[in-house]
Amino acid sequence: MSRLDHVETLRREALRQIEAADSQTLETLRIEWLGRKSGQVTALLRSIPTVPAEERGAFGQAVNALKAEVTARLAERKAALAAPAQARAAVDVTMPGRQPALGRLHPITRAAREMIEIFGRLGFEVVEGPEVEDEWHNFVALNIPPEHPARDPLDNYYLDDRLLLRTQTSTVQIRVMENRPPPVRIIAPGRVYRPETVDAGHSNMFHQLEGLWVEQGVTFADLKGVLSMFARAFFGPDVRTRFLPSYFPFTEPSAELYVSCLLCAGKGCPACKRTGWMEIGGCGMVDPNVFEAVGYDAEEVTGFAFGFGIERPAMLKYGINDIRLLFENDLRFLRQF
Ligand code: 2NL
Repeated sequence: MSRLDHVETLRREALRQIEAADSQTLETLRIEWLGRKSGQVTALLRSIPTVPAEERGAFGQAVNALKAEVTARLAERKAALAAPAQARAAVDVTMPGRQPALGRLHPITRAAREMIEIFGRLGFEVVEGPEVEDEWHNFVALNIPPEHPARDPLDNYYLDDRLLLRTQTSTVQIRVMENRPPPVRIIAPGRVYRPETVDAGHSNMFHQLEGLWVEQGVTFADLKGVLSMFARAFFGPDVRTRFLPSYFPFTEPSAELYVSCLLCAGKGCPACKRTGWMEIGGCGMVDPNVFEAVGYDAEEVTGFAFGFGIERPAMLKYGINDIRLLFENDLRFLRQF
């Protein structure tokens, strides 16, 4: 072992012993290492003149540094042992507890969870998927042809020539059908994006809940039953529903779902434009082209699908008159729910 290695070995041993020492053994340690007669560091210091000239400089420096370090550590340890033990923090069990700040759910979350719960009772399973989508899942598989206005670059948030932010959560239902055989009974709640001029009634980011039931023998009567039941469960037992013919590329036949106006109970008011009815979503029987796109046999199964926004029903239910309030995260607003 070189002389310097030897110094290092002794150094480690000295520091280890000092750290482990209590107030009784500390003085013994001081004598053992720094004692004038037989201290180990003292012995090293005395040996410096006997070291060959070419090693003496480095050796001398190492030994003097060792003496300084051991002296300092002994003093530190002595001070640490002398400090009074920290008074144990006493717990006063008679003090009142700290009041935790209770959070609450965002009205969109509340509305979405309530919808999910209602469809859960009807046997629908919640599915989720990516918000960044390709044209296949957002358009092609949904029977929306290339020249359809819904694909206009100005009406979509394209990220590049292949990817865009999804404009509806049908994308998730397409993904489910691609990955498992029928039957499926699912709902897809989530965020969707469309370039819209933002005002009290419109946001370029909003939430949707789509649903899909595919199985042998599913009919339009099942669609009407499920959606009517949902409307009464969500808006109240007295709400009436009506289905008006409509058109979507992905369903045939298609319909728009109306509920009797929640503000005037159907009498006619500004909110329902004096019609007594409010449109809350679209629906229809899944187009055979959609089944073909996902590899389902349209001769074997039928299905219905529907989609509605979450914001508008939530606003009607909780009496919110401006959609922007839902996304500004002003606590003075959010604390009211
Ligand atoms: C609306 C209408 C709708 C669907 C969404 C759908 C999904 C699949 C297949 C067929 Cl995977 N259809 N979804 C059907 C009818 C209407 O939404 O007004 N959305 C805002």
